[in-house]
Amino acid sequence: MSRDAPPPSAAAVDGSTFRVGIVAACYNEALVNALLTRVLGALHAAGVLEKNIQVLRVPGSHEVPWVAGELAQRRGMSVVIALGVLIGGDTNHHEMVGQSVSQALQQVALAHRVPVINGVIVTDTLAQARARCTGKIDRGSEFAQAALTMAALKKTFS
Ligand code: DLZ
Repeated sequence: MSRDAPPPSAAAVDGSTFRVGIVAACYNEALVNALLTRVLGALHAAGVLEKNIQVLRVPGSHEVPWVAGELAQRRGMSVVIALGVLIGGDTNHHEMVGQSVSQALQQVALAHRVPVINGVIVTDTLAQARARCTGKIDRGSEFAQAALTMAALKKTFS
């Protein structure tokens, strides 16, 4: 049985030729900004050039997929990263929005053949969100590593 090569390790990825689109929600802004800072730090560390990173802001996570779709259509886009923080309240609104955003982001990726990283965090409490955005659970770096891996993988198909 033949096996395809494993995906490129993000640690070994040279990002200097990548074009990265980032869409980030403003809702829960401090937490999303913390995620964004960590994402940008990891992208820069991998050699992604500032001029090749475009960041757009939207009101809330619900608006993220539409802009992700616009970014995915830009010429030469390597990967799109979608960032948001959905925190539970008295209802399960956050779970419903989280599910629809997740599905819409997959549709964007498949329709435009550009990888889309789902960096929309869904938590029940503010403490859980803080741990993932500003604390020890470094989701921002994880999202960046996933983006670098997928951008490198996309390059192998072109
Ligand atoms: C309305 C709303 C609420 C209640 N909670 C959040 C949230 O936790 N995280 C988030 O990113 N956005 C939230 N929003 C805003 C919606 O995503 C959206 O911006 C509005 O419903 C307008 O379409």
